Amino acid sequence: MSSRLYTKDTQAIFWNNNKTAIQRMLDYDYTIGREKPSVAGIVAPTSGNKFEKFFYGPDEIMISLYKSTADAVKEQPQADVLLNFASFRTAYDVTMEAIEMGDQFKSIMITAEGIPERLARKMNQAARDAGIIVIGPATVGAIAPGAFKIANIGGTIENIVNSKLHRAGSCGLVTRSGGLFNELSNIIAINADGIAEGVAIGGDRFVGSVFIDHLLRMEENPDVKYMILLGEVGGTEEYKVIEAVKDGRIKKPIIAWCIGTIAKHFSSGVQFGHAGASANADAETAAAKNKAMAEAGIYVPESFNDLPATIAEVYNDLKSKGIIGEIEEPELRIVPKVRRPKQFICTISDDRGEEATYAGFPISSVATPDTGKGIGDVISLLWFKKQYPKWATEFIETVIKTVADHGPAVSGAHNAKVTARAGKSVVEALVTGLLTIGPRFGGAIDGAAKYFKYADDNDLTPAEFLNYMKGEGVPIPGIGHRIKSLKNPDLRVTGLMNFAAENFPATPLLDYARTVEALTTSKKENLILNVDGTIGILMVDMWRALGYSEEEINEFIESGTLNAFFIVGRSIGFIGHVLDEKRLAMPMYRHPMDDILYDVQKAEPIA
Ligand code: Q5B
Repeated sequence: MSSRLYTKDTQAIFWNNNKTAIQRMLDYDYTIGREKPSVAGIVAPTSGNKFEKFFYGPDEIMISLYKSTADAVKEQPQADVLLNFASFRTAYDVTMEAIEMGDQFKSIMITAEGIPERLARKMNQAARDAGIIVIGPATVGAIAPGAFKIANIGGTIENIVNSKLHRAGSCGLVTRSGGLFNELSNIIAINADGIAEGVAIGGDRFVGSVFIDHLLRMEENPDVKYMILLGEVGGTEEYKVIEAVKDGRIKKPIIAWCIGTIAKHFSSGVQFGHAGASANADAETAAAKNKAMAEAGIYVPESFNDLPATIAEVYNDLKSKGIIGEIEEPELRIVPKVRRPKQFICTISDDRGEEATYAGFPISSVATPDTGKGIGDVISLLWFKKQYPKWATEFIETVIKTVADHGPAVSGAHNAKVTARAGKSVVEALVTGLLTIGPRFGGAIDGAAKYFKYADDNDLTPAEFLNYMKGEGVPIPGIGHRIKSLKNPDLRVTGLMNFAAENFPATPLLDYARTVEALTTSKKENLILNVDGTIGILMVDMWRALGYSEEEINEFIESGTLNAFFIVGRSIGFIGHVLDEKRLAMPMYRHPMDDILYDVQKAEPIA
């Protein structure tokens, strides 16, 4: 464990989407010029969103939302701090889960107040056994000025700068109370050069890490030149510090004060604000602790009012001895007062530079012939934000070329032709064609991927799958064709299957689909695996081979990605049919009346 609690690279998982607290962290990050935001991810179990937008200076950034700590850690393994902002009902479980993750988290901060004491003790012991520093419960957290700040500690950005919490000073500060932490930071800024690291350990009777843990660490931290301990009435933690001073484990000067000396003026025991702030024995009174600390050689002022003078005295002494040097004040970035959230987000292309980019690649790097890139590469960049390998981009191109047209009789081409003959423009005629793409025609690709994947994932036999689909009340997407059959095979399907056999690492879903096809064609010979089905199923095989998770593949399917391949390809054919109509100067179309069965009854009046 490093003697420094946090560095400028520290990143946290923030448990609970507490927007104000997170924004404060990011404002701090921007002010001190951190390169990476200090919050790497947010756990928001009940949110349906994937990210939350925050300001980073004048700009906005997106921080991912995760359903669980485990999901967050999987995506953000570098984040070794957990900021547990769960309620007192949930905080224990969240902490225990994080502790059980082994060495993922070096420290866990718990903000909740009122965790049952039995659970708090169990949780604190588990963390101690695992070598994890728990800060809290019932705390505002900790700060390493100029590096990392937890949530609301230090208050507003103006207060932070006034209290010199934007850059490291030379004091190591440990308090119980968060409010007094801020107060003391300000006093230290006025009377000395600010703090190098500060922790508010929390006000509950049973907190994870205690004064001695932090002071021993600060003793080793070269940035800390002297320490201040602000204790309070109740508990015996200050005596552990006294022992460490006496036996020489702590050598750096310590200034200390226990608040609550007023308690002696009351006739009976007084419970102060914090759950732990009540003396159960004489030794736990503030006066007794202050006396014992002074006797051990700790700098203890006469009263709290004298604390600033003691700080100035110790600081000036260390400075005169050359232990503390001058601090060069850093340049600060100013967080704008007025910021406007952006309405739209774009993650695929950027037209702001000299040359627009597709997923970070200048257009010329994929468009000019010498790049060897094709439309498959463009799709892999703009639809999937990845550089697919050659076999995958070639498969995409094969699909697009394969579905570009299937003659004038299919519903979409027919519609486009009729619209063109009504005098409409290319785009209008194209759109009427595209609007016919759906579950029966060309748009069964997503459905095929979804249902075949479901059946295979659940180990359904072909017969069980057919039964399942019967229950769903829909024909199996990807099965059946109006004109193609076992006797009149669809050579497009054969072509796609041959491509996969030659280029795909494996085709497990296609292999399963072929067993289903064997059953359906045994019932009716046109119930073949059709072109839509073959594309949908092979795309799943392709994505699996490319390493996508099942969740990502399901998301592609749910968002209609697969039908989009047919839409792109068939647009080429529809436009061809529309231009064909225009070149031929075809007149307006009227359907022959003898091709319509008229069965019009005289409408009955309703009484
Ligand atoms: N039956 C495609 O039907 C079609 C069944 C089925 C179980 C099935 C039908 C269907 C699913 C949707 C699909 C994509 C409507 C097709 C394409 C692009 C294209 C087009 C082109 C191009 C054809 C007769 C009997 C009934 C039904 C049963 C039919 N399909 N059972 N699962 N999937 N498929 N669409 O021949 O007992 O007699 O009542 O909806 O994948 O669009 O070139 O034209 O490139 O442009 O009209 O290739 O299969 O048969 O609907 O009268 O049904 O078969 O239950 O049984 P048909 P129907 P029963 S590719």
